[in-house]
Amino acid sequence: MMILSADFLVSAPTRQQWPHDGPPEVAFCGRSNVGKSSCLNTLAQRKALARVSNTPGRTRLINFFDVHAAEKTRSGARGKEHVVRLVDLPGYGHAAGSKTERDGWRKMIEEYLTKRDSLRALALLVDGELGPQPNDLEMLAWSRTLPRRLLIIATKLDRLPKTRRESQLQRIATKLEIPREDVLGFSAKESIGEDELWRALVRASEGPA
Ligand SMILES: Nc1nc2c(ncn2[C@@H]2O[C@H](COP(=O)(O)OP(=O)(O)O)[C@@H](O)[C@H]2O)c(=O)[nH]1
Ligand SMILES: [Mg+2]
Repeated sequence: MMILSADFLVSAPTRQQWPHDGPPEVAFCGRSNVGKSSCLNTLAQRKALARVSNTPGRTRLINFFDVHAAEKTRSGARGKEHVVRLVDLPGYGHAAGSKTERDGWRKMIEEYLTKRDSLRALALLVDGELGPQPNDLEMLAWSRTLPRRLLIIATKLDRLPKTRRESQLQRIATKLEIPREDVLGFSAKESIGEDELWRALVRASEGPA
């Protein structure tokens, strides 16, 4: 993809601050530190559009970004254009959070995932090295009840030796009870899976519901 523009819109604590419905949205969710912000930055080809943090759980708001991209034709020229709104959701599972905080998180996410008209797809990120954790399985089970498309991304694949990546993606698929081809292997550090993820995003955001 050729990125024509990538713009941060707003950090929204409540529904009143959500931007008006616009381009089709894909929301990124997963455990704190799984690599959501890094994944967004890779897709937008920007270093720090979404903040990347070493401290888990710092992004507690819903962040919206508009990305305008163009496919590259075989000759490298600018092809078909796409506009998608990428949404960085606060992560779950950081140990430091109190019950009040967790309840606040749940309410904010639930409202967004169930009520947002423009939301087409949910991208669930799982740590590719660690594999799915109990809270990921819980999130997946709940996500399946929503009328949204679902993308599964296994992050930080660079941390595994090349020879172990395929078997690990297979293991993750088995654990999530989904076909292997539904797990997208990804690394922000080594740009693994970037094109494939963009294709999946375009299909999910523009395809029939
Ligand atoms: N090795 C490796 N580290 C990554 C990758 N993506 C993110 N990280 C690191 O994981 C930490 C959390 O990343 P971040 O994108 O902030 O995760 P978020 O909390 O889910 O938004 C940071 O220290 C990143 O540098 C990746 O693809 N490979
Ligand atoms: Mg983040």
